[in-house]
Amino acid sequence: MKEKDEIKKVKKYIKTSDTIFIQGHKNLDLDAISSNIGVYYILEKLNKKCYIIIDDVEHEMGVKKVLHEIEGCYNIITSAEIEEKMNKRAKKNLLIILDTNKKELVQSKKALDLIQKRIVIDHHELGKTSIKEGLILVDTKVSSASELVVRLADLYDIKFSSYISTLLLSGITLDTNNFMLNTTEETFYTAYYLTVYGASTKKVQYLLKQDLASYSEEQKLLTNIDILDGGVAIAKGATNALYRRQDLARIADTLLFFNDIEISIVVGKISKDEIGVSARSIERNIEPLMTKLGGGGNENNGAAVISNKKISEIVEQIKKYLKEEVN
Ligand SMILES: [Mn+2]
Repeated sequence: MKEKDEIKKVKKYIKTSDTIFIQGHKNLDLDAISSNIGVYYILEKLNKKCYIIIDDVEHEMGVKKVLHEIEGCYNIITSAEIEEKMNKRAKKNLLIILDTNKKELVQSKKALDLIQKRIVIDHHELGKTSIKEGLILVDTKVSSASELVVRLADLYDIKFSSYISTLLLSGITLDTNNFMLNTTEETFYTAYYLTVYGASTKKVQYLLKQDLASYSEEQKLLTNIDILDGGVAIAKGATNALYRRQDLARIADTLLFFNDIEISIVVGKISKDEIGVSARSIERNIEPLMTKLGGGGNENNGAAVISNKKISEIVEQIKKYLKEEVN
């Protein structure tokens, strides 16, 4: 958000709007929810009427804790309530999309249909299904949506409360896997500032804690691993077990903590006929592989969803692609 023109545009978009809807990606994580709340906090200071749209029915643990803590403090609505909350004058409504830029991944597609004036603030790679209409602020070099929100606050000289600082720090901690991935000097600088504003690292730890049941599911997956040349680890889910996409992602994260593992790929069933692939990499670019599988991502981080194939078939395919890449 350094470009002068972009800054001007963001300010203009916000200045000319008075009812602002905020949404993140489906299956909210701590980066999505924290960036949503961070933006809400900024806009409230600018005297805007704000709504966070959440259609998810189930939440992962950290998000559940946050939503419980903020209950009653923020206007949180579902898609069904958007129209009645909208300003009669279309131009006065603004939609801010955080932590995703893909149409199919947003909490509320209805919001996209209803509100044409939009700002997308995200750190994921653009793709075929990216939102094109509106002000698109996507920077894949930035660790997280939470980090981008800190920059937004900076434009208005707004200082976050210690609670919001803690949330944003938890978003950064999650997306960088404890400052191990996608971390630049700017990330540390942002973390430093959030700490100065009173962010509690102890509280971040509490928010990021997972429960024992999901931990033991992860352990099972971690015992079924193929190790390939070049430090590639492929973990395979049981054929009868269903996993959530974010859990596959977390297992891929965890694998990178082990010696000599440079790339981690986790393959597991996510629905009756869909297999999810989640990949992480320290050095080597993982994106080409994920694209070949029909997914996407960036250098360190990728995912794909494949229908009507067996886990074993997909693993073979991955091995073949990896071999081709090296040769
Ligand atoms: Mn994120």
